[in-house]
Amino acid sequence: MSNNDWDFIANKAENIVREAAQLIKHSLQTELIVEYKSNPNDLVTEMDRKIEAFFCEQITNEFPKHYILGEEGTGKDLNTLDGTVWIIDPIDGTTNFVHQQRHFAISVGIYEDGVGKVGIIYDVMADELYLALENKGAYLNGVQLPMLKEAKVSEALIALNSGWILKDERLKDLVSKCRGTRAYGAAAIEMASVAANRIDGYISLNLSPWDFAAGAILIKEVGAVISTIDGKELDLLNNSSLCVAKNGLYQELQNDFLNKKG
Ligand code: 2AM
Ligand code: CA
Ligand code: CA
Ligand code: CA
Repeated sequence: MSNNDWDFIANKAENIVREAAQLIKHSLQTELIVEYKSNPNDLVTEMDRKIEAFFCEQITNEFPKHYILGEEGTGKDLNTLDGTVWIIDPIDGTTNFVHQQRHFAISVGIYEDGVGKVGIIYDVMADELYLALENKGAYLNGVQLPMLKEAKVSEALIALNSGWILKDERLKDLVSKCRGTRAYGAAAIEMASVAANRIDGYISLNLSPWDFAAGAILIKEVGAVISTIDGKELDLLNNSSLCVAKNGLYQELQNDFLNKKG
């Protein structure tokens, strides 16, 4: 596919995201049906499912040959990234959506044969749309985000969910040595916040492809580093841990905290 095609696809994707955001905003005026999935803290609402269905309908109409992988069940049997694949989280931060009515995002990563081409993260209530295009940079509401400078642990703000800190000694050590921690409760917003230079890194012990598919493209375009916490390349078809950080900070996290030798 040529560059023009990707501009066309990115434009369509952005339009679908903005339409989906309007549907989510309207839903906040009515009472939502909330259920839970794997446990009572793993929430899902009718809107998570409706928005994923809306994406499927729009994508299938416009691009019938594209594949879709989504959190709420679309493409659950997909076992290859061959072709063009849209990896979608209709609402990232459902707990925030239910409890706070803000701090949630729509996340869309579009991949071709496993290579990230277009990443969109839209923080709906903040009206902040992050767009990344492979080798063409990352943008926040149309303004290009600068390449990130190096950082170090002693001066870093790191996004970390407190539940993970309780579970992992390596994170306790990190918490005691970094400048501060933050927890936004939406992986896509946490990754976008690294890209926008609002925080310096983000670590999670378990996420799914739709949580990081768009963010991974954004992070590469601003010159930061992304991998599993063991330093391995991310797998877009399976769950994994995540370590995102500015240069320098990333190497320090890997060598002195997450994979310390001896
Ligand atoms: P979600 O809101 O789309 O489910 C919360 O810290 C972050 O982790 C959110 O981005 C959330 O995405 C994600 N997450 C992944 N698996 C989760 C789970 N089993 N329960 C709650 N949040 C989960
Ligand atoms: Ca979920
Ligand atoms: Ca998610
Ligand atoms: Ca979700």
